[in-house]
Amino acid sequence: MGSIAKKILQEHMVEGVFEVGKEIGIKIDQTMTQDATGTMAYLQFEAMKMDRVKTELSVSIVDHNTIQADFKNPDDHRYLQSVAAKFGIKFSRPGNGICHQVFLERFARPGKTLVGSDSHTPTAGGMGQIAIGVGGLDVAVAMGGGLFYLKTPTIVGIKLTGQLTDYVTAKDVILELLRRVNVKGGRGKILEYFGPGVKTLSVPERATITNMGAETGATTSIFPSDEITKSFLKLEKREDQWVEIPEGTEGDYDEIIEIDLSTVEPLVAKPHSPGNVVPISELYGMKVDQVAIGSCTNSSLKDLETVGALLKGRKIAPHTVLAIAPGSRQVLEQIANDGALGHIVSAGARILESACGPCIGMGFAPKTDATVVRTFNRNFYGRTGNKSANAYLVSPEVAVAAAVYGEITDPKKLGPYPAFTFPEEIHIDDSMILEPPADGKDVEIIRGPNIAPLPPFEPLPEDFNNIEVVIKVEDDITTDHIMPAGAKILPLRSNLPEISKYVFEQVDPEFYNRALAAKEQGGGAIIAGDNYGQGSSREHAALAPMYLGVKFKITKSFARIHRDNLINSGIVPLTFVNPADYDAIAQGDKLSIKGLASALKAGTTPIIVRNDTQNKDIQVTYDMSERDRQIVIAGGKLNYVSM
Ligand code: MIC
Ligand code: SF4
Repeated sequence: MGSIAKKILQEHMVEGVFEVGKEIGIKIDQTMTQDATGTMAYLQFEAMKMDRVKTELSVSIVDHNTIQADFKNPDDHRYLQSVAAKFGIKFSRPGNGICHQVFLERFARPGKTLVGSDSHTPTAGGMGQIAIGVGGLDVAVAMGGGLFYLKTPTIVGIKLTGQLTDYVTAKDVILELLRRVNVKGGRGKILEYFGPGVKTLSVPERATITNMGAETGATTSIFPSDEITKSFLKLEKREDQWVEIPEGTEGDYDEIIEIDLSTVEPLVAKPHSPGNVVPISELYGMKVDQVAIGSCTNSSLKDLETVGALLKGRKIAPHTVLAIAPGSRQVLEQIANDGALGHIVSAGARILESACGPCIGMGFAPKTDATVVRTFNRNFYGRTGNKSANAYLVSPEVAVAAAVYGEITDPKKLGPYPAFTFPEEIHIDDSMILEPPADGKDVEIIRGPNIAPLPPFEPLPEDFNNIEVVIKVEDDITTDHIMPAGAKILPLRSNLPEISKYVFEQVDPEFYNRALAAKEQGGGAIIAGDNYGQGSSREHAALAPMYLGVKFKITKSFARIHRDNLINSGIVPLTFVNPADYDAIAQGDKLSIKGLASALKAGTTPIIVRNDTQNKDIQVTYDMSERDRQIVIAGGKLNYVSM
């Protein structure tokens, strides 16, 4: 017995002390990248001059950039495919599915550790593994055999009792948790599920919950590995990879949150935050223009079989459009073979590729002022590809009801709930996952014009002078605000000079020019409120500002992955000693810091930031381990690991 998370972490711990808040270094068994963060991760891995990855398993999956409006996406794909072959990485080809769904089906293993360059990597926690979303550089280091460092998290036991009722789903369970803890409540924590309700949930349902656990800010989420896990692995013809990891008991946790599954009701996250959760009944009658079903949260076989059964013999409302993106080729093939896809097509749904698609603004953008209902995990401002749209996050069942009736309504209107049972057997075909050759020596890396080399990283100077506050923003700024995605910008992920032009574009289109001008004069600083950099793991939200001359950021607090990405990029993450000092700095102010490098080297705090414009001193501090500080002083992790 004991907490599962603690057990797996301790088994993999190579450095540190397992005490909440203290840093530990863990060995990583598996890595995963997707294409939008992967190109940068592999450019960084190349810079580390290794011949081969040192992990048990490394997988590169292409799922974000699949529109191929011009040469950029396919150039990235070619680059990724050649890098995978060279360094011994499996390569899941475009069209094979969304990284987390493919990973869950084909690679996730109970008891293993995984880092992935995507914030929803905890999806694999549904299989009983420690799966953590990180920046690309941390994946590169793990591929090279380096440890992953994190602060020992608090382990929260989420006790599930009872059983879900008809039309209430795993999505509603995680929305219920978000309703209670919101988008900051999980920070510094691992959410570990236990209790009698666990055995009522299949692996894909567990994965829906651990996937969207990322929205609480948690380090990861995890379920035990039991007979249900075994049966899922058996279906995937990987039964030999099953190990039992029994659930913990109440005494094993630092904190307990109880959810009685039988009392959960269908919920919805309203614009523009996954934490803005209310019962769907509050929105009954709200007209819906567009419905999208898919994403790494809700596109499993169970989800799409249910959608197929509910759409059977029905048509979508004339004023509502519906699109469906199956999570993987495996799911698509299965629903094609057993008829569910036919019902979906007959109902009038548009079938999208097995990829992220509309979840990341890659196509299927809604019309002006649209009300959009999605089964996804994020509804941040502008993420649909249309800033005037309002996006609501729901379960597939509620989404089907919205598509059929053209409004948010009680899904029970669709009739008796179609019970889902897994088929005896499914067709397993890994031909879209390319195995690397035994020796990659002769493989040539193919670089199209979209693959720009990494810029130089500069060591931290002792003093900063004449640093202009290039932007001041409020609480809960997401990495989508800092570095937007979507069909126009996402193809530039391999090209820092180009993508940098879009930093903060949706918040302040003048940011780029202002930052460039400040760079000429000494550099820029960013001032922000609480939970700065929540959401996506994209390290471009750190690398692009670095490229634009941003030297430090002062906030009330940072979200974990973004803070790590800043350190890895050589930008100093500072926090106000007195949060009220947020008001003592305005955009355009000039700041200076004396002796910063020495203070960081010695670990002294507070540090004085002089606001030269307002003639005022402000105390700031930092939350960085000794190694973090050394990385920042070196000018980022690449400089640090090559020292
Ligand atoms: C997302 O859901 O925001 C993404 C796109 O998958 C990101 C990664 C990225 O920006 O490439 C994430 O969740 O980390
Ligand atoms: Fe892809 Fe959306 Fe999942 Fe991110 S959240 S990995 S964009 S499906």
